[in-house]
Amino acid sequence: MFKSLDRCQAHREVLFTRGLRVAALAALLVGALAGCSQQVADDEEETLGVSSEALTMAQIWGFEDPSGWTITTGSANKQSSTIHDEGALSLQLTASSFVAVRGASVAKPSAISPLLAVDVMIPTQAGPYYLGAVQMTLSVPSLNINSQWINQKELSVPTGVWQRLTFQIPANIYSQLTASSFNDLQISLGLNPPSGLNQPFRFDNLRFLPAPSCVGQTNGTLCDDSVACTTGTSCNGGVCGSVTTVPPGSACDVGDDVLGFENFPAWQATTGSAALAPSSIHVQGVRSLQINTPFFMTVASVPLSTLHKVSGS
Ligand SMILES: [Ca+2]
Repeated sequence: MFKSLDRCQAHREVLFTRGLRVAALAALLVGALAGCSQQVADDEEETLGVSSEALTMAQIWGFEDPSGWTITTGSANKQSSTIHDEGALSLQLTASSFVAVRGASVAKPSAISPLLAVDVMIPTQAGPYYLGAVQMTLSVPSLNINSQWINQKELSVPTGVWQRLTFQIPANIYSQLTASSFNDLQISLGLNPPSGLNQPFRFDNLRFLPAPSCVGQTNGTLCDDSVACTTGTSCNGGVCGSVTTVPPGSACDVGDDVLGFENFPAWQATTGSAALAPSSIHVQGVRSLQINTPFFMTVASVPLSTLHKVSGS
């Protein structure tokens, strides 16, 4: 459930949460909400009459079709924008107060991760102090996960460019998602714009972010270890994909000297993310480990019980 809803908004969300999305109930629903604005009622009637069944996950999470996103709280001018950073279109919401949209149901992708990301563009008219906030909730009704609060991200400069917002799925919810199959995953986004701004915020490219490392990750988690020596994008036994066959002693030789940093795929980012690569600059052996990262991060090696050989000093 989104935070800081007014009474009218909360009433409306409860009704929707209970599944009152059948066209035959539109009159009853609108009647029950007689105190709310006509604009909201119009949005609901439009919503009730729209079927998003035919849209693909790529279209819904890529915001390629505005019918894939339903206004569930508040009111907004909702339309597509050709300003995008994925596919051909983005979703544009113009609102002067809190509004929430819910994406149509999607089936479980072949690989998921505990980190969701969505790109947002803040209107240049926002600011200079409060730029707005974006909230995320997640529902999988078949798993009895309903409007699970994920997080709120306060927006910050720059405006007028695409920014990536990331949302960490709670561990207990992620465990449920990895352990089960489902076809009714729904992501909801709440936009809290500066009061009265009424300028377009744009959203694009909702996706699971690949984990930068598989250390401590559940098997099957989507990953991208930035390691050229491995192929595949899902975790298995703490490794992202599988290591390609390489000549003994090469930079990708999993049997080479881990403690001497000769075997760079044996090291993975565990906190934060980083690009790991072999370097010919060294004081021992023939290689060192090169780490490029903008933030604090840690690396961990593969379990040392798997060491095949250790070189001399
Ligand atoms: Ca798009």
